[in-house]
Amino acid sequence: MRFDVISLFPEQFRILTQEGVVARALGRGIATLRLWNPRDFTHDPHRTVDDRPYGGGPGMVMKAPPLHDAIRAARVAAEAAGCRSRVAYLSPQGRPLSQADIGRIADADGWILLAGRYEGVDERLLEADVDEEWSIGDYVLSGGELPAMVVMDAVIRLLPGALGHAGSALADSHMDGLLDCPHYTRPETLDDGRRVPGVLLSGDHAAIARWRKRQALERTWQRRPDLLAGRDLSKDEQAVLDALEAGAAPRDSAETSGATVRQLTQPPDGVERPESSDQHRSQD
Ligand code: 4HQ
Repeated sequence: MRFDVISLFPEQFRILTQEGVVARALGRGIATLRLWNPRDFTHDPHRTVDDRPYGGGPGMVMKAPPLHDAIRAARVAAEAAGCRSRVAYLSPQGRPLSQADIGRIADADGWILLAGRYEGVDERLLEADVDEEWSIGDYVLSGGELPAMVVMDAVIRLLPGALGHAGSALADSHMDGLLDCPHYTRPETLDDGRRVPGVLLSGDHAAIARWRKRQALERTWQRRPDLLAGRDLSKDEQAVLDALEAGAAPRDSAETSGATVRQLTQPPDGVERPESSDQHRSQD
């Protein structure tokens, strides 16, 4: 997987290259990262990359020509390396990314990521050169660099060989559309007396798998009921949810005692998280 990133602050991406899963994947060539500074594609003495917005108002807007030339240079370099990259812009106006989207992004052979600053980018550049517009969440950051790094981290850890333990990406929260189950490690009893759920010490792998699945379902129902709304439920899953809706105590509550922090009988009011609408720039 190849990433070409267009950014006025390329030094910020050093953090990705220094330590951790992503740094190791880059070091081993599982993914490559090349940075392109739009300032290097200006032609005036001041190397101007921004200008005042037409129509007035506060802040500055990134000029189209340096971005267009930077994207073209990135595309040429990617193609020379046999990579037909698509172009994505990070912004709060974009499609909110889910783990399913990250999986689709990881299937491409390359992406050119445009990390904007100021109030954003001249809209005509987005129309002409950008294939997809992505948001990492409904809040406003001071630049697209962190969102680009967020996406790269989420994608690169999925690439074959990036994680030490091959199963861990599959076992992740959200990989099957549910929140993760709780995790525990030694010691078996903390100083405050909190114990590890007994089933996890039983050695009964089938029972452990059932408990984890049930915990994942229950936590999703409690915390993110919106994730269950659009989901095809198996018979077993539906039975667990029916019991929760009926206010039943978890069948294995004894196994959970000592570890359970909260036992809601009603899911909290779910935040509406609509699927992407036509307003989000996306081809697929
Ligand atoms: N920004 N998800 C404004 C974001 C953002 C987000 C990036 C700030 C683009 C111009 N990007 N710049 N949220 O807040 O992706």
